[in-house]
Amino acid sequence: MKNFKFLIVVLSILFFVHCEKQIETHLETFPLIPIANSLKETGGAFFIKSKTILYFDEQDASLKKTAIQLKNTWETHSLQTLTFNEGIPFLHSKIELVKEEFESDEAYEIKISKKVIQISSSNEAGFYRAITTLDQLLRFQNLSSNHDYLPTGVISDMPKYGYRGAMLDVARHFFTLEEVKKYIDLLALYKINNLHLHLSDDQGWRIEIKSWPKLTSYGGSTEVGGGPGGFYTQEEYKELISYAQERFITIIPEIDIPGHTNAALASYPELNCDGKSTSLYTGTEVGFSTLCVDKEVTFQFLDDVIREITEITPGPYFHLGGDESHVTKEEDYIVFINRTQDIILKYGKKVMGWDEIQSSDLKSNTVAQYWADAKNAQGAIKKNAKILMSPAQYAYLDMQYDSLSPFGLHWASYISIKKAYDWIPEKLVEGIKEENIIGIEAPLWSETISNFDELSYLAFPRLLGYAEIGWSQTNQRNWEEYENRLIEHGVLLDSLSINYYRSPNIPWKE
Ligand code: TNX
Repeated sequence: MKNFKFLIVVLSILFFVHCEKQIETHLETFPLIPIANSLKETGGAFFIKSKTILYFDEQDASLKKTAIQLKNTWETHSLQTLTFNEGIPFLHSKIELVKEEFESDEAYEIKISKKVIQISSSNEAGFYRAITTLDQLLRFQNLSSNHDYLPTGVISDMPKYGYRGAMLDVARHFFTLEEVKKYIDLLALYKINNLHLHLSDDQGWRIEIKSWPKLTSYGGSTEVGGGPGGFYTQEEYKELISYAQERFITIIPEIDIPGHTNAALASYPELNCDGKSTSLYTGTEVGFSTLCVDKEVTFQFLDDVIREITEITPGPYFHLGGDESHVTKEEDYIVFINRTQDIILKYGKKVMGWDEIQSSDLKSNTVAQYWADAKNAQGAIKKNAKILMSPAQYAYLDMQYDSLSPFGLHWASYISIKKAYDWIPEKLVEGIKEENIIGIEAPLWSETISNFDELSYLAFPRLLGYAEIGWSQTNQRNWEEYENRLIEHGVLLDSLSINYYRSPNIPWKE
């Protein structure tokens, strides 16, 4: 009798394990954005059983961190628990984390067979990118009501460019910590790994500087249109940095000098050549303000600001702005950029600046951000700088989609969703070649937007295109095929209640 019962139990387990439906799947047509370097389908299904066991070496701290992130993603989307290294192997689904050498830092591989999912990478960042791929797979399976399985096959992936960025102007209009975090979540889902924060401009100073408190108490008190403005305390900025770090996104702080400095000039009379404060400014003109080159206090001010910000910024870059300094004399501008580069280097960071900085003596490792003037970018390359590609005509998220767009500007171009996607960074400008480019960044200037729905309307869905331009190989990109994937991401963005631009030229799903 006992033996009989035992037999029944064994048979039912065997039945349970083998009775899974046969399902035909197509991993190769899965709507991943950015598209992976290689997607090979094997046509079967990995069934997600109640409970999944994750196998990994718990002695390895970086794998432990990955395991926790994976648990979070897996449990959120599969609604099944994930346990670490324990459970009954054949009753539960199995995932393994394997450390393996790959060509690039963020490279990874996901092998999904009917029995096990194996995820490999050489480091945490690579594992994190793999998790975001799995995240998209699980979300799309859920959206198409295929909750209980994943398609089998092999995904091998690595980025084309190491730097894939977004820039947010929190100076023209202030965005709260919660709004920036929400943006970071979306950047992470699309494998963007840098967020450049434009923290000061004529209309507002947005980061606490303890040695110059009026920058925020007064200089941060308004914004375009005269709203209340706002700023981040250093504690809040640190919180943002850790939030981004958990998603393998580096924060790059920008303090824009010597122009775009009215908020500072209004806060401290001594920064002005005539010793008198300017008024706060809530309009949208550019190029009317400048720091005063003849005063040593200007450079003491810059030293304090850069010291305080770099002390709480773990990332490698500090961005000094340098754009549109129309009222700074050329010889003074050069002094500003040269001296400020020295301060940044003294505090252990690399320099980034808008393409105009090429007129000064660029230090080794300085990055020039190409936005408007190709000659500037070519000049920067001659001075051994690397280029970050943000051509306004293609990559500016604040450009209107077309003349009917309720938000945005159009001084550079109207940028349709197709135009935003359909360009190749290394083919755009004579003399800017792939080896000169560190990557691409999509700036979102905020003169015309003041809340998250307006922000997301301009950013989405164009940002997905920039994410793919930065990550995927050029020969894998093609608008017609991308458009099909984008339509699916419209459904995903809907599921997240993100307000995005549903261009009438694209057949979105309801
Ligand atoms: C140019 S791009 C600027 C910004 C404006 C933007 C509006 C750049 C380096 N400077 O000050 O906000 O145009 O599109």
